[in-house]
Amino acid sequence: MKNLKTLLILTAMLASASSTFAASHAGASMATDNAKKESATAAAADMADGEIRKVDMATKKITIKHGEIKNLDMPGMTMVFQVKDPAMLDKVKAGDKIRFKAEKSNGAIVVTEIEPAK
Ligand SMILES: [Cu+2]
Repeated sequence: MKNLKTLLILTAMLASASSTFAASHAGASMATDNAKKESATAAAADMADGEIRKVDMATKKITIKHGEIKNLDMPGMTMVFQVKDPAMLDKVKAGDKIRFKAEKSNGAIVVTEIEPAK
């Protein structure tokens, strides 16, 4: 039991150490971009994982089952997003696995970038 407790503590320490590293690393690479984004945070560089559930061309909305979105402080869920550019919808279809960026804009959450998951 003592070993298990030690393992848990070590795991927690490693996890916080690596997320600190990720945040500072992202902050460095985003430095030039941040200047022009009003709600910019260091975590904005992070892309979230997702799977397309539905693409609605009529309303220009997309339903994504997504993992954690760190810059929005959002846990994984399935939800509907607006898209920044309707042309993004032409490139995806239900069932696609993607990586994407989402941002808050005028009270709505907008997908600003989508790329196929590798
Ligand atoms: Cu969500």
